[in-house]
Amino acid sequence: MRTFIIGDIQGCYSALRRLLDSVGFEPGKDKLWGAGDLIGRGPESLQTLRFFSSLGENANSVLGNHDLHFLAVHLGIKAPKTQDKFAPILKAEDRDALVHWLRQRPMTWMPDANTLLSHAGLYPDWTLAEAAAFGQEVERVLRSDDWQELLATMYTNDAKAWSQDLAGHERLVFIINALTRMRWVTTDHKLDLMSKSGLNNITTGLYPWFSHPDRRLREDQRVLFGHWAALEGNTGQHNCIALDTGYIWGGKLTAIEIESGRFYQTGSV
Ligand SMILES: [Mn+2]
Repeated sequence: MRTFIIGDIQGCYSALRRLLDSVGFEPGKDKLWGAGDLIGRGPESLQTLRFFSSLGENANSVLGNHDLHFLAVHLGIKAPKTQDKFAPILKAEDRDALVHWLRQRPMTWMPDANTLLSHAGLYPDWTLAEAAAFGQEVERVLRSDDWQELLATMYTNDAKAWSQDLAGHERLVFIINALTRMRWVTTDHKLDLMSKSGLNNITTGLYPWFSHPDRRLREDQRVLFGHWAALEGNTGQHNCIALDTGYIWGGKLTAIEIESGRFYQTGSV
């Protein structure tokens, strides 16, 4: 058995299948994980969701901001953006089953005790185990009857820092933002959700989460994440692995095989 984690697929199903073919992926034997944003701006979001859900226990994905945005569009809470290619899912006869599958996905995954997968990465104040435990607080709500209320009220760009005292809705929203939208973090640990630039454009007082001076990630641990295509796969940290290499923007789709640490990529044809 091999386990492949794939960076942001964003509905680029043909590229996903090309990448899986190139590594000799065997459904029913190998495991497939998405780094979040399974769906979004690519042309085949419906096929991507159907493929992942059809693999049963052999495929999974952590949730990304585009996945949550789709759930909000499904509920009529958010209007689709012009770049969103959700219409085929919204018209599909299996729409409800696909929505149900998507909202059962986890916020994080730990393939082993020293490795964390999440869509955006690891908030500097948190240990890997804390990130996973906080993610479970959100998972419980997304899988409950309260999921619609959470999606209706979760959108805020307020720059907040984590506090153990955060409670209720505010706490859930912080966890969602840290695990699905974070890129830059301020000196005093606030999430700056507005800046999307890469490392060649650094603002004073802002750090990428993976090089924040107060980070708790240990050298013998690693974080796998997607979301930040502008990094082009480079974090400058050996243990922070950026898997979103911007296929949807003309870049590559990247997979890492967990057992060997080997990388595989496909570009457009
Ligand atoms: Mn994203």
